[in-house]
Amino acid sequence: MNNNNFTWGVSSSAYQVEGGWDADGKGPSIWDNFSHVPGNIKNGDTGDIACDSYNKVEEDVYLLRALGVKNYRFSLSWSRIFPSGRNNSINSHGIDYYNRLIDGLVANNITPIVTLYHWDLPQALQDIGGWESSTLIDLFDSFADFCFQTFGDRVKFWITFNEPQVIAWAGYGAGTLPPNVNDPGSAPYRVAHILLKAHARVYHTYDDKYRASQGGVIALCPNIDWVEPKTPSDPRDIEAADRYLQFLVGWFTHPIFKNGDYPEVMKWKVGNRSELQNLPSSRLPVFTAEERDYIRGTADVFCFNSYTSKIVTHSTTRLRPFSYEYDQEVLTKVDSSWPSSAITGHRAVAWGLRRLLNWIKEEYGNPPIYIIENGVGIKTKSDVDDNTRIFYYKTYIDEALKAYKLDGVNLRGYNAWSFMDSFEWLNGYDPRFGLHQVDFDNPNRPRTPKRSAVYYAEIIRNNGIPLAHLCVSIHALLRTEIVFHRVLQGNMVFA
Ligand code: GBH
Repeated sequence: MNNNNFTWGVSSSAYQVEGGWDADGKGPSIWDNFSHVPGNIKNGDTGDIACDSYNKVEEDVYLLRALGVKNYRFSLSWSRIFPSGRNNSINSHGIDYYNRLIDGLVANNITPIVTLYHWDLPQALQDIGGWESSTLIDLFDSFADFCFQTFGDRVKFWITFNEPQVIAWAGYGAGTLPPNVNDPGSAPYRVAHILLKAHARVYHTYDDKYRASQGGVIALCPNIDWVEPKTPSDPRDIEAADRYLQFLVGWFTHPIFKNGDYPEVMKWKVGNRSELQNLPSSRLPVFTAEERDYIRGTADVFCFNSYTSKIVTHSTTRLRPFSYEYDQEVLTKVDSSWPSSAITGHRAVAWGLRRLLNWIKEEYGNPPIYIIENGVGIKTKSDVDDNTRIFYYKTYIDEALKAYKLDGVNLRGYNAWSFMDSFEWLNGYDPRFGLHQVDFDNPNRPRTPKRSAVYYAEIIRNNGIPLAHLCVSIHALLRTEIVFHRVLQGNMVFA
């Protein structure tokens, strides 16, 4: 096995770290406007300044170099590049910022992994309907085209959408995240339909115009929770667990990695329930044969984010109100013995990651896989001495490596979320995910490496869990786990 290809990195996103929300001609995004309305974000926090990464390219690159990461995954703020969302307004200062960042990374041998869309839609494009409007397909394509042309000489790894299911469901179904459309029965399906077409369009643009000269890869990045059937001997629970995964991730990856079309179980459930709801047609839109051909095969690698696991059971759900949630006919729970974190519903269940990786391998024919986000939020002002986070990373990475070494999963990389404490969306700056602590009370936003940063740097240096250093580098609390780890793993480490 060639381990030199394995890439270790850290991740962030534009709105969560950049700040400079209106600097140098940047246009407003839906997150700027949303966070400016009092009451929307915990403690009245906003991303106006965030970690001030817009003004800290050198500091950030220096910290990445100190960590020893092989890649840095960040996102581009669309409205920093095109203030109005369209290519008739180009903000050269925004382009300069990303050029400086990308050049700094490349100069230090750090591969940029660039997300084109991590939720911060230009407000100007929300004003014409956001992702409910199919004109966004063209507009996103034109933004992506510009980015390939401008940065693609140095950027060889592109992600179109971060967590398309969150965009569709939280943004347009539950309405908890901007643009806060509350239409649970139908908008998520219509939005996902458009996101898939936009993704495929951008993939083809890369293929047609840039791949030959630039030679990069392109993917999208769903969020996946592993789910375990409540009663493994009950076929209905096993089916429910599969159904959960198909609605959560297969919604996007079945069309892209399989046959250009939605999972059978989604077509069946949404279609059947729409009929029972006396609707003239299914709330799940239908692709034409031509569209299926166009969408199938539009990812070079399989990227995903994962934070937790859940338990799933079959459930008979109500027919009204119409809802993507009810359509799944499942009920999720958690095990109260699983350690909780600052994010509701995010419990540390490391073994779920190994099962999830195996599920992806079986379901999609062992594609090259990249874990793009994985990490834990802790609610505390200062957590430089973050043994809980070390424990989370150690156990999760351990399970990822078992999938890689023992199960033959084609895992190519692991990225920690996140590079530094940052704006945690609705939760503001309360939950801290960073390997670096950021002092948000200090206008200079100083960064301090946490103990977990030192530990992660050691993992990277060793290209795996540093067995020899375990006892000295981790809190005594972890020692029983260490013994367990050694017995279990023997030669797991591929240093
Ligand atoms: C990731 O999403 C994000 O990609 C990242 O930006 C973020 O910092 C990280 O999580 C940590 O929170 O109940 O409607 O409000 C992980 C998936 C998406 C799960 C949002 C919780 C809440 C949607 N999360 N979801 S809602």
